[in-house]
Amino acid sequence: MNLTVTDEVRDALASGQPVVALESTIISHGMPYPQNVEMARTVEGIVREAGAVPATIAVLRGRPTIGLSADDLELLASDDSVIKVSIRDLPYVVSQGLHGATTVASTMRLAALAGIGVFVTGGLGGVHRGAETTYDVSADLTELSTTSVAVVCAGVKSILDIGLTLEKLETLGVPVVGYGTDDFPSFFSRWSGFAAPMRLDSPADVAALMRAKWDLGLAGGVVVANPIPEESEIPAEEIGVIIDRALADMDALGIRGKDATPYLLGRIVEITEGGSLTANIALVEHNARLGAAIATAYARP
Ligand code: PSU
Ligand code: MN
Repeated sequence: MNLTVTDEVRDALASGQPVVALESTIISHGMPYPQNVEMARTVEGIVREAGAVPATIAVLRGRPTIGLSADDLELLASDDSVIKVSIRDLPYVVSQGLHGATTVASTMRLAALAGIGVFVTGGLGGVHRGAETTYDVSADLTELSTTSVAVVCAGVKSILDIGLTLEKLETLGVPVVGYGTDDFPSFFSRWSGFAAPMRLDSPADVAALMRAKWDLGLAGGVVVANPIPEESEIPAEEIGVIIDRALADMDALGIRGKDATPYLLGRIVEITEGGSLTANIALVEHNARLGAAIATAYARP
């Protein structure tokens, strides 16, 4: 595989320093400009301050790229030609020499190819509401079943069917850890109505679980669900009504498939007049701090 890896990331990996992978769909298709590029820069800064090396991942001119420049981040944040790239889209953008923003699934795959074990994002994809008729289940879940990377997130948004998403993760053999909580968080809210299948309370314990899983020969990911900080939380009742409205608007417009998640994220920002964006940025920054700590514990047992 022809990966472009920056010298900084390559040196860090070679010398056993902690590295944290970051995705790019959240930049190109998850937040509006210019808050998206500001978020991307801030998150890289947080990872650095915590003593780890950030590796934001994307496909640039057909090249899977691990570690991005300021200009790359700006392009991903502002260029309309950037395609949302999940696993099935990777061969297309690579062979056609296009720009692609990688989802959780494709970022995991490229991180694993580069030798990175910890990845920070906002929210995972999962089983969409109504999947019993649409079959819309994110490739993030199947990727988690095969690719050995820990994914730090704030749970999943209730644009998805959270119960079915947790069932599917169980079937796929993916440990879902509530970090410092017994409740599985739902992105904007610290609670979802579902219990976290297991709970851990320190970065060292998460690193130990990762090692235990992979030492057992169990390939595949680990989900670390880190609840949004209390002061940034949007109560589940409040955001629930807004999500229902966004879902109804999506159905009325006939939007489906890979456009569903970006549409819903954008519509929620519109309806909340930016309030959801503030919460989204806060939880990603919070996840970056935890991810850097886990990467540090994983790099130095
Ligand atoms: N959920 C969010 N924010 C996001 C995404 C999901 O709260 O930015 C993005 C991630 O990149 C995730 C992708 O991997 O959407 C899932 O898209 P799909 O449902 O099409 O697989
Ligand atoms: Mn889908």
